[in-house]
Amino acid sequence: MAVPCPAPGERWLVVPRMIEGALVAPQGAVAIVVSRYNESITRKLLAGAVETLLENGVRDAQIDVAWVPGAFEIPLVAHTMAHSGRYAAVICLGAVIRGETTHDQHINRAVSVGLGEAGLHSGVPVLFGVLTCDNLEQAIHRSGGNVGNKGSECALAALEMIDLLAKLA
Ligand code: INI
Repeated sequence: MAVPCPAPGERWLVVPRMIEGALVAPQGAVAIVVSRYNESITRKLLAGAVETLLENGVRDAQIDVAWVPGAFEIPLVAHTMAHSGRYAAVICLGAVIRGETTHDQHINRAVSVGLGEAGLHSGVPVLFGVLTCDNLEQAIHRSGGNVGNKGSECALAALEMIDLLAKLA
C-alpha cells in the first residue's frame, strides 16, 4: 500500500517512528579542515562554520581548526582527524574554482570521493563544505552572499548528524 506523505501541517494517517537529529551542542569536539587556496573565500566559510557552532552552544575550546594548502589535501587530514577518536564530526571547507584546464575536475572528484570514504570508514560525520564553482562570483555568493554560507550550512549538518548517530547508537 502506498502511504502518502502529508504536506507540512497535515496529519499522518499512519505514524511511523521518526528518528532525526536535533541541533544540540555535542559533548565532544568538532574538527574543521579548511584550505588556504582561495583564502578570501575559505575564511568566510570558516567564519560561517565557527559562528554557527558557537550560536548553537558549542564552546570555542571544543573547536579545532586545521589548515591545509589546497582542497586536494583536505581528505587526508579529514581522514586522520575522523579516525583519531577525538572528534564527533569533521567539517571540511574549501573553494575550487574552474580554470582553463580540467584541474578542478580532478580535485573535485578526489575530494568528494575522499571525504565520503573518510566518513563511511570512520563512522564519524564528515561534512562536504567544499565549493565547486565555475567562477569567483559563484563562490562569493555561497560564502556569505545571496546563496547563504556553505560553512554555516555544514556546521548545522554536523550538529544534526552527531545527534542522529548518537540516537542510532
Ligand atoms: N586548490 C583549491 O583549493 N582550489 C582551487 O581552485 C585549486 N585550483 O584551481 O588549482 C586548487 N589547487 C591546489 C590543489 O588543491 C593542491 O593544493 C595542489 O595541487 C597540491 O597538491
